[in-house]
Amino acid sequence: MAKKGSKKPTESGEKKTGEMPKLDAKIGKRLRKELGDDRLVEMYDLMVRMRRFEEQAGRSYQMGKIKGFCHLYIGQEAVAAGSIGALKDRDYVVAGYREHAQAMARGMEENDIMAELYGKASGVSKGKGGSMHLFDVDKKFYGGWGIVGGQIPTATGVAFAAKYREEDAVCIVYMGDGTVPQGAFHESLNLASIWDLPVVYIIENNGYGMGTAVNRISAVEDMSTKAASFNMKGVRVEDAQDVFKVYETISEAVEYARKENRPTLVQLDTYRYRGHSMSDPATYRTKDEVTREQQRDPIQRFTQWLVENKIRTEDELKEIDAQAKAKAKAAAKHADGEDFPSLDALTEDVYVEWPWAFD
Ligand SMILES: Cc1ncc(C[n+]2csc(CCOP(=O)(O)OP(=O)(O)O)c2C)c(N)n1
Repeated sequence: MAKKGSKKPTESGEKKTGEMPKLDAKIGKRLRKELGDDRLVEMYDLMVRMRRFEEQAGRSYQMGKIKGFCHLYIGQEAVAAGSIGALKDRDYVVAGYREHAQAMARGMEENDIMAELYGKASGVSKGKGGSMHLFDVDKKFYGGWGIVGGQIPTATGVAFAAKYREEDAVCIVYMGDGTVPQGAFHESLNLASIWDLPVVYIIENNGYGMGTAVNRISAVEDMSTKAASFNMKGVRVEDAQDVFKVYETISEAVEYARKENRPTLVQLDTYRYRGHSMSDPATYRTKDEVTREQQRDPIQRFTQWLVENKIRTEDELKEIDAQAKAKAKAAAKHADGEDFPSLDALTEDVYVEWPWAFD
């Protein structure tokens, strides 16, 4: 039975109503001044490319070009673009298995990601990781983790190493709402607090852990309140379909981590339009619910803001969209033409050649 006071994403049967909510005007004005118009348009371009890339990945999967698991991010674009946009190049990102868009936000190229999804040798993980294991050490993108919760202690360790080496770098880590009840979450946050680590733990609350509604597995709707038990800051953004709110909240948490070496737990309330993975028809929720959530679509709201503020015309934004579609299609064509790894590659990269001696 749904808990009293539980929030909308888990309730069904409601029709789409009213106007599309606007992005936060005050924050938008501030960010326009701080970042400049071109940077905001770049952020928009990124979100559109994420959406089109994912749609293409979905089609490629249905054609049998992508095998295994494939979790699409469609609907959650404001989270990846707003949070990674708040980082410096020297900062670290650790992600779960729904990470194509986060990899793109970190600067990984569509061609290289798609080649990985197709299992090709030129993919970001040499075709041996696939959709859930995108990795790029140079871009400080440390996964892509298929094990639910595996990314949380990893990020805690990355933040520890950054502090130990005095890198002035922060680590952000993404996890789903279904990850939070795990022991690894509690152990990691406790250590991050007592060791004063520069890490931002981001819960992407998209309403469901696979097909289980969040209020069936969590005693509290706002999981950022759990921060109190680790003596750290906790913040919730109820409308994380607003890229400005995400950017501002994560910027503050990142700066706090950088200056004070203190962790923050952030809950971003978002929504995924597709099922948990490509094999999930998502029958546990109604079409009306999805339609209602699409009413606060992060890209449409950004489009409206850019046009209303006369930063770009509708036609110019349509052109960005057309280029994003072409880029996604070209990535699929590229991946198709690449080679699979050779059999010998199976035994490569199993052990690390340490660049230093232990003594
Ligand atoms: C340790 C472990 N247990 C179980 C699974 C199977 N599993 C994959 S996703 C998932 C639910 C994760 O919840 P959440 O991240 O909130 O879900 P999403 O929005 O991605 O569906 C589970 C139980 C797994 N991958 N790893």
